[in-house]
Amino acid sequence: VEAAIPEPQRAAWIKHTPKPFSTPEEFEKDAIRHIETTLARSMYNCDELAAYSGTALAFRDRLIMSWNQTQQQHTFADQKRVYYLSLEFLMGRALDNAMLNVGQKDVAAKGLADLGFRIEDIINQEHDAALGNGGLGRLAACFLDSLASLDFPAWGYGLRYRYGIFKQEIIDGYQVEVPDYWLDFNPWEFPRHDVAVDIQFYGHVNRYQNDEGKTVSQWEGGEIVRAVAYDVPVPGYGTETTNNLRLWSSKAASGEFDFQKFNSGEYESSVADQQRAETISAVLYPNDNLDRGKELRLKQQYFWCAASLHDIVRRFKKGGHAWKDFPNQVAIQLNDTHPTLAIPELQRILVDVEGLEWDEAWIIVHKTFSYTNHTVLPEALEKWSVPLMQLLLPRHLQIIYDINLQFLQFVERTFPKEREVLSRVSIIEESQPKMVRMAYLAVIGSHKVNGVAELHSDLIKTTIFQDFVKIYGPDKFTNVTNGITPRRWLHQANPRLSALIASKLGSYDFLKDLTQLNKVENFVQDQEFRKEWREIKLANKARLAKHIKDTTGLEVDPKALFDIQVKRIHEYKRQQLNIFGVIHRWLALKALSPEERKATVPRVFIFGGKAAPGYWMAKTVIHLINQVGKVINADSDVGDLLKVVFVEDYNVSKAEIIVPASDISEHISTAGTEASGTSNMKFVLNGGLIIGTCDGANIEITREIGENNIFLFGNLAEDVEELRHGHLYGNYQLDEGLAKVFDEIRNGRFGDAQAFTALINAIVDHGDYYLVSDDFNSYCKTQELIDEAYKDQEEWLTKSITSVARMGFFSSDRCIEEYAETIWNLEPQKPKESAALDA
Ligand code: GPQ
Repeated sequence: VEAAIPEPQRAAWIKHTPKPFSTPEEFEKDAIRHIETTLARSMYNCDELAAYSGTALAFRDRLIMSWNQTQQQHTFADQKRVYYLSLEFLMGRALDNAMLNVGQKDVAAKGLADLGFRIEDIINQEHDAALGNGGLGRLAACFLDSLASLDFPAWGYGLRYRYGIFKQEIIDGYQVEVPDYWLDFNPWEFPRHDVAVDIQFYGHVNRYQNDEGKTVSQWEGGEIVRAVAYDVPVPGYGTETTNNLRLWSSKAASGEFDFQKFNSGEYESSVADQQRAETISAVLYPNDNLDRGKELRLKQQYFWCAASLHDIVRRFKKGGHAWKDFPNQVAIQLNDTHPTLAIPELQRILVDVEGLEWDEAWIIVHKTFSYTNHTVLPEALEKWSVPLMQLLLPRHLQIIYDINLQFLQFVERTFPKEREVLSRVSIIEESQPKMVRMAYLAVIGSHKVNGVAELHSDLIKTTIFQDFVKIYGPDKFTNVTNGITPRRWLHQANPRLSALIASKLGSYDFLKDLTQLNKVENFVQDQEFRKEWREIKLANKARLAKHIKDTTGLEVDPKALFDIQVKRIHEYKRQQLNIFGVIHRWLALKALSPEERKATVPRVFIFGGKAAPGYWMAKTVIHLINQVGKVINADSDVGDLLKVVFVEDYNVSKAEIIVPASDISEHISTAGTEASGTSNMKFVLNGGLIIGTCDGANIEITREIGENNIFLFGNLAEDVEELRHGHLYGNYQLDEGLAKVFDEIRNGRFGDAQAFTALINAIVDHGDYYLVSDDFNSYCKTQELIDEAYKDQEEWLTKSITSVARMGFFSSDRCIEEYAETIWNLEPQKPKESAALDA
């Protein structure tokens, strides 16, 4: 405030403040200025990358204006903010989104054309920001879009990885990982060298008596690493609000390397110190739904939690409120258990640094935090070894023990007769070595815990958190079904469909209130509308066919039924079921006479997704898909009736091409394993139908769009446990159709059979944990129903339109409003004109 410009000089300031581009010329002027000055290029050496850079910088200038305005207004308003802590933000590209959200894509398209470029080519120059693995990271990105679009005062906090998720190459049918260095030129981040926090690791705890005779604990010694903030503006759609995503980067606390060491000749060790510090934010762990308990990962988690909390506490203190007001000013959402250390860290700050009593601090902590669970898979539940935590975070371990002691005493008082419950709910697992159960700590330290779809939220209450429901009562546990942003996943990915809907509904308002899509149903019999709908789907399929041709050389017919499964490769997601089904279909086709074959519906199976580098079974599945593709695509018996494609390096920008191009997409996890799924929502919103199990959000999608518009199959979640038990103790009967498929693989039909033994044995010898055989017949039968249904193109089209019309519920706007109301108690802050702000 001391640096405010005095009143008389403000007129000049206001006059020259950059405004939105009102004409293509204004955009051109800024873009050219950036190309010629910021980038030092000219019209004689401006390639598409330079044109992209100039365009991005021109838009960045505009975003930063509204960003400043938003931050200023939020500071003045001094109301509650939400902080979304996530180790992953899978943002994808920013330029297209920025242009659409500020409503200036047309201006830019015209301006770029004037300068000699096509806007699509320019958009394609951008490198994806791929700081995430899959659904969990992409959900965080959709949430940021909704928070800004709904004018909520919200910040994201994450890590600025130098390397995001690896780039996938397919070489000889195998996945090869290539590092994703994405920071060469990133116009969307602002380094804040003035926002730096020193983070402590290792050391010891000192207990002593302070002046008032109170025993206090102090964490001392160890080493320091510096966290530097990088800010990424997050523009809302159709609003001036631009929120902030703050990503922390690690560097040596001395800034450069240690000069004293350097000068005394210890060059190597001084450089090593620096590199060790920078390693913390160097790379995203590429595991999805899997916890591997690596020390560096724990360092990342604490580094990011401590830097973020320091920042949040600093901002709170500037407001001058009493500590008991902290939960009225701050809500912190934990995206899975990765940020759970923020709980003991806030307790440490309040007790050790700010001198609050333990109990009053704990009330604040518990009211501040809430936790979202994203999985019930046991291998994904985070546990940290006590010795490791003792070494790295000795004070936090003490605090965790104290939290646990208080909690267990409370449980003992409440259930005096049930002593065995104590070891079950203890934060500390009495194993060798002892482990800290992060999900339990997150539950105990939060006022609300939510699952991400109805079935999942029910399941966590009856499985992993069953005891906690008894202890706290059911109200602590709630459901917020996931959603997706219709801006990126309809308007940006499928502009023609968005425009068609807008033409019928009279405006693009549905992009901010997706329930308005229900009015689309009024046009389901409108012949002109139907014709355009069909044409758009075909054009989207042709666009994907072109991508496939360009990247793999394979030609696929856009008129064939496109059947797509794109997501991380995981046994629970069952890509193996899909590819076994493909083999089954191929065998059936080959058994038909040429006449009979003519009557069948041509299909293109499209796969995409990354396997974690250490997940051998998932890599085997990728290999099998590619081997099957090689054989089938070359088989003249089936020709165009069956094609199999693996799209390399599936990521957000490829999803924007793939999602609008499906006739059918597959969401076929073993019932009870997929917490929600979000691509299921994206595909249906773009007029594709789905084949799926009764799992995750598939169930709610069915409820909304109607059973007639979805192809469900397979066993139900409630029967899974008994089936698994039967596999192990009954006599296991392999499905007959699947047995034939395995025979083909074993006969070497798809190359070296040995390569696939483990995959087959998991089913025939090791209990078929994911119920591939149990669901195989039902899956194949349902695929046959799809073939039949596709023959009636009119009816198919009706299903497509009706489904889209009924998808309003799945907007991430609805989802964020539920969080704001039931968990955060958060109000929006509508942007004011800058003049009003001045007053
Ligand atoms: N999810 Cl635990 C991930 O993408 N990664 C993870 O490590 C965990 C969960 C997903 C989950 O598998 C999907 O079902 C959800 O739709 C998604 O999180 C968002 O909630």
